[in-house]
Amino acid sequence: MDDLREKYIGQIRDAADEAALEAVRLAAVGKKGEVALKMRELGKMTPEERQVAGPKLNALKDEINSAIAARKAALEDAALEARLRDEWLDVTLPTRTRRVGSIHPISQVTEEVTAIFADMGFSVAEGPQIETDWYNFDALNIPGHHPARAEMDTFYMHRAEGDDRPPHVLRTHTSPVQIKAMEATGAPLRAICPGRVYRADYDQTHTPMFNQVEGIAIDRDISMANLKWCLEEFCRAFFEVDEIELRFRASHFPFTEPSAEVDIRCSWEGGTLKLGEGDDWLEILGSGMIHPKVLQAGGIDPDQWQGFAFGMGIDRIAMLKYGIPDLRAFFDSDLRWLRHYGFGALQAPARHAG
Ligand code: 2NM
Repeated sequence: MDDLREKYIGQIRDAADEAALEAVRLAAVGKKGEVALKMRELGKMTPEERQVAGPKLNALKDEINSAIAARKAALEDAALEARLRDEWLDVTLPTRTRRVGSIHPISQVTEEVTAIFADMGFSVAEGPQIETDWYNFDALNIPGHHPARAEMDTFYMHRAEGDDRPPHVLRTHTSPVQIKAMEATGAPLRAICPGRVYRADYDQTHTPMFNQVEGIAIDRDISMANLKWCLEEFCRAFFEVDEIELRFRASHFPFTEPSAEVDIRCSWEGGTLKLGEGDDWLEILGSGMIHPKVLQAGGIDPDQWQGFAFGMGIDRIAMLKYGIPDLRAFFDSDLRWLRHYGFGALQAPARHAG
């Protein structure tokens, strides 16, 4: 009995895996195992002998079974440890650096502008690129005879023969979206509208499609002072320059009164543009207080509410910020240009810490 114990406990201890352990189990305590054979021999014994050998055999069987169970648990633990070691993965490793395509500078700058104004409580509104002449012109205080309509170099859509309704237009600015935002939410309202706009103009500094972002803030007592602070804050964040200076020049737009064009202080020393210093001024946007007739067109009572509006070319401020020399290259889809001026998919838009 002691020999049996020693033999099987040794084999159990040495079993290298679960298959080997199962083989030991069958040989020891299986139906045809050695312990079972010994049990069968009990029948040939005298009752006295059986009373001694029976319990001993049962105890041996129990001992072998629990040794097998313990060894099995130890083997399972070891197998799990090995798997955890082999399949270990550092999920904090950096992502692959190989670029698959790139983010167009227009998209990147749109995201940057949006993030900065979102931080100042502006929501983002979008709308169709094909508009009625009412939303594109009339609602913005540009009536049919107004010279601004001709100046806008508008693209008109085709109407069927005999259809005398005024034609649809490709929007010449994103202001129609703001009229719709006024109609949808009423006052108070803070929103920016980025998007494509169209004007029939093509030369060194103009493309027939370009990108604009316009913004409005409407409340009981919004003023030009709020406008100036807001634009300064935007320029500081967007151009990542702490000391910037803006200059308002009186101007004229049909949809704002008073109106101002906004210049930013700069220098061109050594052929490179520096913002916030120097003796030059660079025009970056147009702005003003929303004309009462425009508020009215958007369903907002101009006796109760007032607001500022501004508009700028995304293409233009993208060129300034990233030193892109030629506007037309934006729309060439030249892969080498995109590789140079494009952005990685995970490059977060720049925004200021404050
Ligand atoms: C500009 C300049 C000045 C403008 C006006 C509006 C609206 F919809 F409220 F009337 N949105 N944007 C605006 C004002 C745009 O772009 C140079």
